[in-house]
Amino acid sequence: MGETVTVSVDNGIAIVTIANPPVNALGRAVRQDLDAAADRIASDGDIRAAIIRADGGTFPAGADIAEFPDVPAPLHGDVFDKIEALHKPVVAAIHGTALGGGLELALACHFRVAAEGAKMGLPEVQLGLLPGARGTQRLPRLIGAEAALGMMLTGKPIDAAKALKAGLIDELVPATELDDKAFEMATALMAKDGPLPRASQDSEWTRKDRDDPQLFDRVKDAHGRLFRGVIAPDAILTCVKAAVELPFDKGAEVEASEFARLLSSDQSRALIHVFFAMRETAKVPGIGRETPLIDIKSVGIIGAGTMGGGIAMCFANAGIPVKLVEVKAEALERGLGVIRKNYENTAKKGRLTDDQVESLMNSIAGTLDMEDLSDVDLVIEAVFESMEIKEKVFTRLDSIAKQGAILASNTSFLDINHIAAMTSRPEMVLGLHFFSPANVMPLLEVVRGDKSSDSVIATGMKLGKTLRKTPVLAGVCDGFIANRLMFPYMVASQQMLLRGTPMQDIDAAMKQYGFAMGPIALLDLIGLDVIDFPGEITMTGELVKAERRGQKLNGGFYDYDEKRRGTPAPAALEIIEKVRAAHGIETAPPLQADEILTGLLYPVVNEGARILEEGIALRAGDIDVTAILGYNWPSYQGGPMCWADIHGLDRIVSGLEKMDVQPAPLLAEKAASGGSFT
Ligand code: 3H9
Repeated sequence: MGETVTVSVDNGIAIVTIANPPVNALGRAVRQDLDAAADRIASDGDIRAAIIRADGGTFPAGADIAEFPDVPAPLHGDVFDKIEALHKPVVAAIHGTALGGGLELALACHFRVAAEGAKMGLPEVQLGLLPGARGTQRLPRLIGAEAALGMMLTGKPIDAAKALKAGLIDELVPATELDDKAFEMATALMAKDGPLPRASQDSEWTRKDRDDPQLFDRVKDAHGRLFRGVIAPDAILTCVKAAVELPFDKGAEVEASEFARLLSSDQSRALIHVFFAMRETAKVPGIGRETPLIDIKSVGIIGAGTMGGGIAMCFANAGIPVKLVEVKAEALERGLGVIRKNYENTAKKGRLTDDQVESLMNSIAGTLDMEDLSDVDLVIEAVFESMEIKEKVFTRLDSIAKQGAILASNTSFLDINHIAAMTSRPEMVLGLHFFSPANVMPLLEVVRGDKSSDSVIATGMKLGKTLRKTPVLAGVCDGFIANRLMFPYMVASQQMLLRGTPMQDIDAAMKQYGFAMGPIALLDLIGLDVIDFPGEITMTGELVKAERRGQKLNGGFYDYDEKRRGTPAPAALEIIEKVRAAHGIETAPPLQADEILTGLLYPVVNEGARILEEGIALRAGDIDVTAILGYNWPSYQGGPMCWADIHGLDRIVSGLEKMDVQPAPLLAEKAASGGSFT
């Protein structure tokens, strides 16, 4: 066979092994080889049954996403149909994660045996796609349309035990017995006469589903949230309806045309970009396996406020003991109390036992003495955002921390180089910027100071993974990547307010784009007292002066009812009027949704271009990941830089010019040369 698939024959059984590391993706070479293997199984008289298995950690985890949007022949579905049509029994031996096209391959086999711990799923929806290799046709016939839709719409894999119960697999065995069991099954099957079970044939399920006219409405009700803003779920419903109502071949045609439509859509382009961008952030040029890592076995955190407490939980959750330092006993007690309450709430939801809560609490030791940090491997400062205070903390820390310990600041915008200069070991200093709530938010900005050593940066990036977060490397500047990127968004939204566009229109336009909330509501949620817009005409300062701090205190731009529903606050409207008058700002007719969108997003793209050209972010994809994970930018829009590429860079440049904003040189250059960011 070819390079990616081998076939050996043992006692009449062809053992077809896929070997295409790292995840045995079904790229063109694998499809060609599988196609040839199917031909050989059909024509070789010595072969009476076959097993399809994979080397390495997993059965194929899907189509090769890097090939998309092209899918060169042979097509996955055609190869799988050929395998199913064989008149000799074919057994799939599944381990690891049989996902997407991998599961569709298994569905085309006549029997399926899986190793305990294996997972099976159809995650295509997360790429803006649908299972396009007959998965939408075979799975409903095998396990029923409702269960199949559950897997396809959520994209979440199920474990092998659940798959056995659902009828998705025929046997479940310990991992060490997988190959022997597959061989035993193939041997028994080749001795049997009679038709082979094929998941393309109508089944008891097809008949039941045809008699259930409420089925699709019920599914849409149950999964309504998943349909918001995205096009793939409706396409999945269309295909599964076809599976229930039409013969297999006709349903396969519907699937092929829906798959092609999705594959050429902006949403799948955006989501595929995000898939690779999420994995790329961890790659830092010049830092690799050879870069020595610093072992982090214990951590000190200075400050037991919201951020410090959340960060302490991250480490406790990862099994790394924490010393939590505060200046005053009451503050420490309050901080530890909040952490305990968080864990107890999780326990109430059944996700932790009481013993686990105690053991997590035992791994966080409170102290009032910074000297106690003399033996930890990493210290993270999470005190008030004042350079004066941070200077003092780092000067003191430098005299306490052991040699070789990493000293980090959780600042969200202050100068890491200045902080590092307070110590005698700037090479050991970096920024570790967590997002609030730190125990929940999946982003970690790792900020590299001018003197941070490679080891320190490599350890910071690795730490992101240890804490189950996505680490993104950022350079030093005000606000690093995430906050700097979104600063113009917050400012522009307030300027729109001043020029007379209602706040609910601004928020509605951005919700329509896919954000969970618009920028004005977001300001209220973050807290108007924690954001500052120096040099800009905004209302947040005035609102704070009026004791309106946002959702947490007295409302902000909006007043909130007990269900946290906001209505524009008369007090805020007065303040807007006052600021408008003070600066002589003239109002204009309210902006339409598309004008709001471009008015808010073009400045973000422009800032992203500057962040990139200054080397603050390594790649445009890193900026997109930061916006998605740090600010809930809708992933199906791809993040600001991917969105810009899709939207058109020349449109953005001329839009900025009309707004009297100077386009960043990199943006102008790319627009002029027909280039792109992603
Ligand atoms: C599909 O199947 C469509 C079909 O219906 C039919 C079409 C007609 N392709 O995540 P990791 C790379 S759509 C190409 O870090 P883990 C990944 O980029 C597909 N590359 O490892 C990374 O590369 P690098 C449906 C892939 O252990 C490396 O493998 N399937 C693919 O944390 C390791 O990945 C999916 O959506 C791929 N399919 O997690 C499954 N998958 O080292 C997508 C991975 O250069 N994959 N790579 O950065 C996953 O969910 C996870 O990768 C998996 C392993 C759980 C498998």
